[in-house]
Amino acid sequence: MQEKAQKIKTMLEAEIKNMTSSTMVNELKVKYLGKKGLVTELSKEMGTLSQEERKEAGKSLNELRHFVEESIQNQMEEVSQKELDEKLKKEKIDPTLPGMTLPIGSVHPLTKITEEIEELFVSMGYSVVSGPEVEDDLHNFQLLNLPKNHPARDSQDTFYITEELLLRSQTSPVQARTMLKNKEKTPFRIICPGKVYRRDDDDATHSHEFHQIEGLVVGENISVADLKGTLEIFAKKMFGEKREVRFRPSFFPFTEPSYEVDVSCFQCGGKGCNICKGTGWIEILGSGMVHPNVLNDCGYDAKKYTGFAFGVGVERVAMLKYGITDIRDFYANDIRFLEQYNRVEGGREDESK
Ligand code: 2NM
Repeated sequence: MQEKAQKIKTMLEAEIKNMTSSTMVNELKVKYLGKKGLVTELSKEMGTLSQEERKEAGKSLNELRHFVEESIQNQMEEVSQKELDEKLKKEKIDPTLPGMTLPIGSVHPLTKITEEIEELFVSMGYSVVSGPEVEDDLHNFQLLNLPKNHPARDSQDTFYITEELLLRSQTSPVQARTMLKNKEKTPFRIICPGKVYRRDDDDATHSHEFHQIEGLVVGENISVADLKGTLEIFAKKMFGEKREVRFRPSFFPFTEPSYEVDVSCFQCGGKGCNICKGTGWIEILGSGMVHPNVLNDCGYDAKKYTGFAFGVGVERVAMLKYGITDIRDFYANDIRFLEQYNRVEGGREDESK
């Protein structure tokens, strides 16, 4: 037994130095200490020995086992350390390399303009209200002083879904709905931003789907002076404090009197150029005093209550402010186009102030 143990020990000593990877050391461990390993097989021979022989044999068997276990463990530690060193050398990280920049999105120019306008009106006490894009004839037309068969109601211009259902052609139905249900909240000031639809052929300045913000103030003693003061603040905020503002008589079925609002041209200052088409003025919105029929139909006593309303095209404002010449650029989702407008705070306004 002692002899055999010595032989195994010598064999291991000779073999172990060649085990240069952790896999090889593991295989060696199986060869010696596994279920059918050399040391295990040798201990099975104990059974064939006599009582006296066993004591000595057990001792050397134990010594052998300890020796084998320790040798393998040492070799494993040595080899693992080498493997780790090599791995670290190969997979060296360089903390001085620049980090990965993740692409971040930018605010869409239409969103930016919408938020700018919302912020201004909220600062003047307005609430932002939204409503359905699929509307009915009642809210989109009838309540806005456009009864059926009214000449100004051109069904060629409206997307009808059924005879009664349509895609709203302006956001004023939201205002009709607010008037109908918010009597106890009068006086009120609201703006209604949102998508609207018209049956236009798309070109550089027309889109069948665009964005509008309409405003409405209803109360007692609301006058044209309130309309003028409010829209003058709006015009100057959007296009520069140095702009002049002009109110031109106009016509809308839902307002009387009605005005279109112009600002003096921010490019040429009024001398006449390509932007103002030589007139020195740029039209930016439509407005007026809410027609008594609209107030009455929406449940207000038009003798007691008055109001003013206005409507702004978001695309139009963005095109003017940023010098965009094709409305379709807003919808093409070309990131190179979209991200430009986040860099210049206020767009052209800054240059012309
Ligand atoms: C405009 C121009 C003038 C308008 C009127 C109303 C309502 F609901 F009060 F009757 N909302 N919006 C209005 C008035 C809209 O857009 C160019």
